[in-house]
Amino acid sequence: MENGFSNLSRRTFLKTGGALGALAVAGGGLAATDALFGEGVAEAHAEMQEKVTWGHCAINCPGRCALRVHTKGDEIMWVDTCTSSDADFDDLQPRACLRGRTYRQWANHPDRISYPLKRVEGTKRGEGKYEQVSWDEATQIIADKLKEVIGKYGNEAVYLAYATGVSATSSRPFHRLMNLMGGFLGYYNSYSTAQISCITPYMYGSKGSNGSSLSAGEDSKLILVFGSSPTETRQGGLTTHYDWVHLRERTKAKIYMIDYRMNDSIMGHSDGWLPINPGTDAALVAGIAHYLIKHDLVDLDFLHTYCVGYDEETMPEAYQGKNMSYKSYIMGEGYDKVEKTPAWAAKITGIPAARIEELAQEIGTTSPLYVTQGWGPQRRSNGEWTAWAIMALPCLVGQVGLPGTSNGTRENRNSPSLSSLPAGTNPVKTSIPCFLFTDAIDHGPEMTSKNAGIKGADKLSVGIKFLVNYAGNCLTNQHSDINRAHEVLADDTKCEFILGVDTVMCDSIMYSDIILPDLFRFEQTSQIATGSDHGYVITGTACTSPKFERKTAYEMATLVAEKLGVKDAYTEGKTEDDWIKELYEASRKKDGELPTWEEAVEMGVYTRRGKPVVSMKKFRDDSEANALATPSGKIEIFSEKLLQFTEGWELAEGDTLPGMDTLPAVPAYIPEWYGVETTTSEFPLALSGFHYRGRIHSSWGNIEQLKDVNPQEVWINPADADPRGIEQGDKVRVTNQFGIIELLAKVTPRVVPGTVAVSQGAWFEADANGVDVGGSINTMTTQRPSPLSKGNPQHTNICEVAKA
Ligand SMILES: Nc1nc2c(c(=O)[nH]1)N[C@H]1C(S)=C(S)[C@@H](COP(=O)(O)OP(=O)(O)OC[C@H]3O[C@@H](n4cnc5c(=O)[nH]c(N)nc54)[C@H](O)[C@@H]3O)O[C@H]1N2
Ligand SMILES: Nc1nc2c(c(=O)[nH]1)N[C@H]1C(S)=C(S)[C@@H](COP(=O)(O)OP(=O)(O)OC[C@H]3O[C@@H](n4cnc5c(=O)[nH]c(N)nc54)[C@H](O)[C@@H]3O)O[C@H]1N2
Ligand code: SF4
Ligand SMILES: [Mo]
Repeated sequence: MENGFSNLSRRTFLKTGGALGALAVAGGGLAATDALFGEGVAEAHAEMQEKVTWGHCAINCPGRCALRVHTKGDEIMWVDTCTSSDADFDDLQPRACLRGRTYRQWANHPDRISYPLKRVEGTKRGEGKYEQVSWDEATQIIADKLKEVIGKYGNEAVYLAYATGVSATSSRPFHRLMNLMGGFLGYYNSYSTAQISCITPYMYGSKGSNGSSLSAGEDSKLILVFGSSPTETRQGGLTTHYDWVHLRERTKAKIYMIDYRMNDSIMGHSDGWLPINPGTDAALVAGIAHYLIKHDLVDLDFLHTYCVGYDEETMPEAYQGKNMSYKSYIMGEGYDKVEKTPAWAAKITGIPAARIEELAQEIGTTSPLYVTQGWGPQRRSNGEWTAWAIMALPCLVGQVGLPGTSNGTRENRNSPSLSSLPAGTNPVKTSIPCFLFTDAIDHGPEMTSKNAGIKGADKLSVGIKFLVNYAGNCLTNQHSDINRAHEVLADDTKCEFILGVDTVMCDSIMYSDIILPDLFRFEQTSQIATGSDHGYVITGTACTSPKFERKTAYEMATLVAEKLGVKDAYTEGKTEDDWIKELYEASRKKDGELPTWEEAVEMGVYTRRGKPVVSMKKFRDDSEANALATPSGKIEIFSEKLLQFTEGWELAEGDTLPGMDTLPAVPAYIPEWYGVETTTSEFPLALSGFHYRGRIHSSWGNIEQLKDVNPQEVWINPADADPRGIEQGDKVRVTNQFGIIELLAKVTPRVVPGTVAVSQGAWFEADANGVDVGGSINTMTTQRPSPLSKGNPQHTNICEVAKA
């Protein structure tokens, strides 16, 4: 008997009922439940039909797992996922993690938004005082305000904020609406990968994750993982965590994890942890490079054939004889004129010189070598150069494009490709780096291409005046310097209108003038595709009818479109379900292997086995026929393009190497502005963040059951805790120039001395004294962008810790 409800196994049920089936269940233990709920209630409940629907977790987690939602009487009873008893799935099961399985708690949480809300007149943004209004009134206000702002300031004053709470094929409803209304100020970058996505094209000519599959590492002899923890950040589903577990089981290679934290992915393999000071990976690579050069272990054939800028021989003509190559940087002949010996690197990284030499010797003499990185090392003030340096490491020894190697970027992931809701074209061509949206609200017209990375125009002509925040907590909680963000957003003379669309009253949503209540994706028809080595598509149907006055985002945008007189153009006469089916059919035309729509609905989960990919194999096989999209067609370890692009830029102190007034054109180590080398007597510790298994960012950050097992803690080494009288479990305060947070101490040798770690995403909660007792690290992060990408350097901070 299962959960007291059914004596049929779920497997039988799925077989007989199909994904949309229902069955009457014979209950047990009714006498006991009578005592709990009153006579007859349990019987009535037992006689209700149990319904099971497929859905998916649509949050910004690569898992994108299958959810099986069990309902009775139009209420969610529990949520589970694929299990091994589903023989139909063999071992490819996109299983949900604990977060996904607690969706019922989220869906029915007291924080859940159920009605359209309007900020109470006379209250300030951020106070969180709202009154219920009708859909008619809410959508009329939005339409009127939009017309007013476009009329007064033009479409460049309209902005759709970076927000990642929903990922599904129909998740761009507001983009489509705004394009019909004349467009909006665009953004580029993401909070995930600003620095690495910016630098990769300079080096490899292409953006994003184009490393080898993790499973390609099975053939390797030595695996170096810089700042990546698949067990924590690629959970669930069939993503990298799945591949990582198999890799660890199958490979004979040595695995080293280079991280300032002994992360969960290297647990049980402690000799594989190479502790490093945060923000110093480029110094480690430089120290290794020095050793490789000194001991003739660099692969000169590879560097001269496939790369540009390693040494004088392959420098672009205009830069020859100027000591501007990577080798000149390493040997102390150019740039900062410091020789990057292992002893030099040891002081910065905290890794003893002898260990760096040993590692360099291993790197220089072991093949295949598989080098990969996560995105932790790049979400920093020097992240562009850190990511570049890590990518340069396998090139130095020619370990790129061969079986068992990777090119130092993040691992490849495969996914079937599904078309998404057409957003139309944006007539406004200007865009900002997404991290600078508070600046664009505060002083937009001061932002130029040279001081703030404005693209598509020399400068902004107007600040942001109308902002849509759909499925994001990135206005405050996930943005930096929450206290400053509050100041900027609370002032409604700056940004005149904010529309928020969410499922719960998160911190950012409380800066909205109008709030609209969204349905979760498992409460509507929805589809998603993802994968790692193996790909999958999940097709879900509504688990219950829409509760209270919640609507889908497409329905909301349609109502606003109607008020704006563009409903027909917006919908093209189609419901959201029509769109989803039509889009799926279009995807099927391109990918004949996909099942029919009816089959997809019936299956819920469609999986497809993939093959490991070796990155840059074609280029390695024939670099002329398969030239890279860099100016030289080769791998660029020196980038002329970077120098040209940044010419005349206004740099702030610490953006570049000491003594230089331009950005380095090679993967140099630049000390962080707030890092291990720039701590102060007031703030003597480095403070770094990481993505936590207890939440996805701030999502699930209010679920008590998850908080109980994943407390918000600051990791502190005993060497730093002892002199401060801090013991495991103590309540402590972390203070810096931007704010104060209060949380528990986790005293552990799993973090390097001199650095403390706080997981990102906890819900900001200020007490009467302005102390954030929720423990959100973004109370302490800076709004200053990293120099090249203008990205979020949210892992770069300093602080002091004391008992509360
Ligand atoms: N459970 C969970 N999973 C998630 C998310 C989540 O919030 N929670 N978020 C999802 C999203 S949107 C994203 S973008 C990804 C983020 O994925 P990542 O950006 O890769 O995650 P992080 O935890 O920031 O960093 C990865 C590792 O790098 C380490 N690290 C940080 N700085 C440095 C450094 O300077 N040098 C070295 N060597 N290591 C460093 C951290 O300790 C951490 O173990 O994760 C996704 N998955
Ligand atoms: N300090 C620090 N800050 C960081 C990072 C870091 O490493 N360190 N990482 C950054 C990264 S990589 C990212 S991607 C961002 C992520 O930042 P966000 O995109 O803000 O991600 P979440 O915090 O998950 O917020 C998603 C919001 O969507 C809502 N939501 C969930 N489901 C639905 C739905 O079905 N409909 C609607 N309308 N809303 C829904 C949730 O309630 C939540 O409020 O954070 C960034 N912030
Ligand atoms: S949070 Fe991520 S791992 Fe967990 S169920 Fe959702 S998609 Fe899967
Ligand atoms: Mo992200």
